[in-house]
Amino acid sequence: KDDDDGDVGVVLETKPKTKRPPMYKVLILNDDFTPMEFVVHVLERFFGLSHAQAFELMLTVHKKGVAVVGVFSHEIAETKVAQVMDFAQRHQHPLQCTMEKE
Ligand code: NFA
Repeated sequence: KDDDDGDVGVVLETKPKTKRPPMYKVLILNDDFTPMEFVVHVLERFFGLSHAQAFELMLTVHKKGVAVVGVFSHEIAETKVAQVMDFAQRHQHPLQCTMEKE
């Protein structure tokens, strides 16, 4: 009785596949010309950091060349990059902000 039907008995588990959207890192790059205070202001204004957090992150970029300043959905990351690039250009600073898939 019971298991005489000739099947192999492999249970195919179905993972509950709730897939989250891909996230994107927003990066700030160091350069030799953008004033430190300008970068601190950018981090406060567009990334909601406190002055102390912004200063610390600016120094990380200054010393290491690049740092992740936040992780966002594709749309939000694109907006942040555009806002920073526009703000830097309007102030004639060469500051670079980019995004990459996490
Ligand atoms: N390296 C810049 C300077 O010494 C400061 C800076 C920090 C620029 C972080 C860009 C990003 N004035």
